[in-house]
Amino acid sequence: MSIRGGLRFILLSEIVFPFVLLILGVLLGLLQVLQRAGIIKSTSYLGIEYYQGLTLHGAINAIVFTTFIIVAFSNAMVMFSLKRSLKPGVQWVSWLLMVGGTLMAAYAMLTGKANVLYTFYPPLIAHWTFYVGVVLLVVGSLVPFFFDWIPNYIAWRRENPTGRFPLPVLGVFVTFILWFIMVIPVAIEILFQLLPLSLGWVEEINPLLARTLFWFFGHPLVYFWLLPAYIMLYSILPNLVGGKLYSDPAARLALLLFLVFSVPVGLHHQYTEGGLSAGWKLWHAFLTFMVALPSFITAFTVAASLEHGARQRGGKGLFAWWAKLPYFSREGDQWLFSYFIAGLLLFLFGGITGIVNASYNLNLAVHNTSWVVGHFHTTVGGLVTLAFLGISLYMMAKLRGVEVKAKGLAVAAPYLWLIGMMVFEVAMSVAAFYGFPRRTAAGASYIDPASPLYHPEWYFWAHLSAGGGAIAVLGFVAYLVSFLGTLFARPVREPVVEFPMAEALHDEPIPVLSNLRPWLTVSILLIAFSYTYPIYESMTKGITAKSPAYGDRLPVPLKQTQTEASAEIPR
Ligand code: HAS
Repeated sequence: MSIRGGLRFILLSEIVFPFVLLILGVLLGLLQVLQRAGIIKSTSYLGIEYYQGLTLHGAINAIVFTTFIIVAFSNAMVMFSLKRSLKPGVQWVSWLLMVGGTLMAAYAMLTGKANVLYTFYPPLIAHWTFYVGVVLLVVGSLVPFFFDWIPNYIAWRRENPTGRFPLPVLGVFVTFILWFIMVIPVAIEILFQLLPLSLGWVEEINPLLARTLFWFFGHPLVYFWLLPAYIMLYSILPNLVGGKLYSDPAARLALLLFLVFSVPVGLHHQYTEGGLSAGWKLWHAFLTFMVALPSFITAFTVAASLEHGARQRGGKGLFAWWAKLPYFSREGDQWLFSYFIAGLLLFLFGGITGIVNASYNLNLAVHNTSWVVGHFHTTVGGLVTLAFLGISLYMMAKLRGVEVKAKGLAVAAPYLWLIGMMVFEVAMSVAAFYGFPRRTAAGASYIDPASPLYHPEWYFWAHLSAGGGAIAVLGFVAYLVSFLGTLFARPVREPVVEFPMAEALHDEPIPVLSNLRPWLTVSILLIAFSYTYPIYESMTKGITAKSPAYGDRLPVPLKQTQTEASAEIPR
């Protein structure tokens, strides 16, 4: 489908704008591993304080980059699948809100007024621009769904009364319905707790309630990131290997199961939290195992699709067909395969470590250790990042009407990322067995042989993780060369919105798998059941029912007390 003018600008800038921020986000990741390993001993480097850098790293990479790419990809995919143009007015509103919100939050983080990490747990408190910025970014990302894609789908349905819900559009709708549901609790947290505290309208808030509301949002958030990658695996990947999607119904079932199970699992981030009863934590643990199910279905469907494709290319035997996959191909669009396969291999580890996290008793051993860091660098930092980098480069080339430049580097990039992140993951996981904590500038203390806090058993693993991080950054540099070459290349074709779509091998229409209503109903009932009592408990039984802000916005008497207390600490 050809695309021109403002719409083309919006789609392109939804890729380029977050990418510019991502460069900073990735460099701050490198700073993190160097500070944690003690290669940089200071907790402040180039004017960036450790927790300021960590906040920027998490917020840019996991919130800003992902949200923009998900909106850009969904815009393009819905437009391409329904063969209907988008509405420029709606897209401009969304773009302005998202870019404006990001700039507001970036101001707060860059000026050191929001060193609250991407989880913004109270009593840490940020400047109000941080919270308002986050809200605008989120609202802006929802605008196209309600005012563009849904109306387009309704119009398409009128013209195609017997047509089946296109699989990628079903995936996009599941993703954004979930997004809408999950932002309600975090919006309540921000608007009724954090923002009033930040503005000084209230003196205290309930931190347990804030954390429960945050994880009500925080876990489904990971599926907001993951589902677009799954849509790519189902609808694009099989085509790249010359095959077909093994089963369309299995893919739909997986997507719809996410709608049911993604949300009511947040307490698995709060197993160690007092004030919430064990029975409800266990209930959320059961549901967490349920939400792993659609990923197991995906593992099977994707592996079967890869096998089907490899056999079309002459692959034989039980395992020998693996050799026929286009790992290093630069032909046509096949370079994109490297991003998906490298991401999938990382996600195998992300999945296994996730299951360990979910297990109530095992979690107690790994919670708040570097294990969790390893887990999310093979999930959101693995499959999700690689799929998003690959599809960004692909869409940018099509939107600019150019060939992807420096394809060799573009293909090398995900494998370097894979090697780097694998080394990082192993190092972080093993270090966790010895209790290596997350979110700590360990290089200035625990990893420093001169420090009384020195932990020799963490030294090697922290350094190995820095090596892994450096290799991953090398992969990012390779990608950067290809990305910039493609961005500034001379156009040779009409700009288009286009994807290499795969057909399905098994494609039996099953009506319930194309109807969102029953799944959404079950989802809402399950959420209501799973969260009513934990929210009630959070409001009534928190160990610390109320907590004042920590940081600039302190009630005056308390600020004095803190200053007096810190003056008494022997130095
Ligand atoms: Fe998680 C913490 C449990 C998935 C992200 N998770 C986090 C945090 C992040 C995160 C960012 O239960 C840290 C939050 C913080 O700051 O505190 N997670 C799970 C479980 C899953 C899971 C059970 N997580 C994800 C995904 C993420 C993500 C996806 C991002 C996108 N996670 C937890 C828990 C915690 C947690 C606890 C709290 C820990 C704590 O104590 O703080 C599951 O959804 C995972 C299911 C996945 C699978 C893998 C399927 C494999 C596939 C690949 C197949 C490969 C093929 C290739 C086909 C079962 C699909 C074959 C190759 C050939 C050559 C043929």
